Amino acid sequence: MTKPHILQMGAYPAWDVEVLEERFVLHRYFEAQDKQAFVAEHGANIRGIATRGELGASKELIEALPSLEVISVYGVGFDAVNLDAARARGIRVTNTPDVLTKDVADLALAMMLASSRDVVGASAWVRSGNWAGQGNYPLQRRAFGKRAGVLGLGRIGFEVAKRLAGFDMDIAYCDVSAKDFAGDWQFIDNARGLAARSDFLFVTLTGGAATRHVVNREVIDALGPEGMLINVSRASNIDEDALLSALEERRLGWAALDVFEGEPRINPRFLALDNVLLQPHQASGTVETRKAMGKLVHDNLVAHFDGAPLLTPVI
Ligand code: 8YV
Repeated sequence: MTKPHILQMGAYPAWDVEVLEERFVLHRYFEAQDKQAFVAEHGANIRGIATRGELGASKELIEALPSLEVISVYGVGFDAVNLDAARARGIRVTNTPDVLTKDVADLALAMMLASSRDVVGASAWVRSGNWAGQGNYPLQRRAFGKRAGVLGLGRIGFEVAKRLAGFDMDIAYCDVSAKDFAGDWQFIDNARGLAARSDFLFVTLTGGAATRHVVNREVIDALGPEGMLINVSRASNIDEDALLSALEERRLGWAALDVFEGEPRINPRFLALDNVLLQPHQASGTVETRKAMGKLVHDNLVAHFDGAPLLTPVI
């Protein structure tokens, strides 16, 4: 049987590559110096794209691949895939929901705790000898029992809120409508209102045009100088310029961020700040979850080429 040709948009762990190569011919787009020449050379044969959440597949790329049938995303977010271009050609798109939900929620909580207790700064205090030389580390802020806001009560937002309940937090959320499963968590129908009553605001929205810059200057100012913003979703959900100015001017207390505009080359203004925790887009980055994500990417591609139902279709 001839192996279908797949365009691989970014690196995967070796265990995924090994299994993918048993069924497919992989073309490593991310390693090509001259992307245009690479597509011109291999484009006509490409029947599938294997991509990652943050890399997606652009309209231009989709249009340059005349034999394309399926795009398999290693990630729950498919906002970087041009769905209109895919739909126009009947190209199927799959993602990796559910398997990463709890790890993403865990990192959101880790970021809240690490930031409120300044775990990173305190560790540096010990390593530098300051503890012995200068004494105890400055006192930090409590997390348990505070007011938490969850912006976007989808699968990940729900797991974040569940965990926050374990910290006896007073929980509210904002979404397009109130959710039956939210129990006694308070529903607030706008992001500004949610921020105004929150000490910690978690952004767990899907990415895309509809949610772009939902967290704007107004929302950030409502969270205020004592507030903390935690983002494990997409950078585009926050107006990054407004966020940077608020952090620089101390109109916002702290931000803990796993996602950035233009990542991995982030705005250098972040590096000059002492009121941020910066993470390298690693919320789903555990061995267990990444293995499950890689398996879904593979299994969706195999299902497509075997003519079987897709496991986790987007379109
Ligand atoms: C990435 C993500 O796909 O699930 C998503 O939408 O952004 C992540 O899980 C991950 O960074 C792998 O590239």
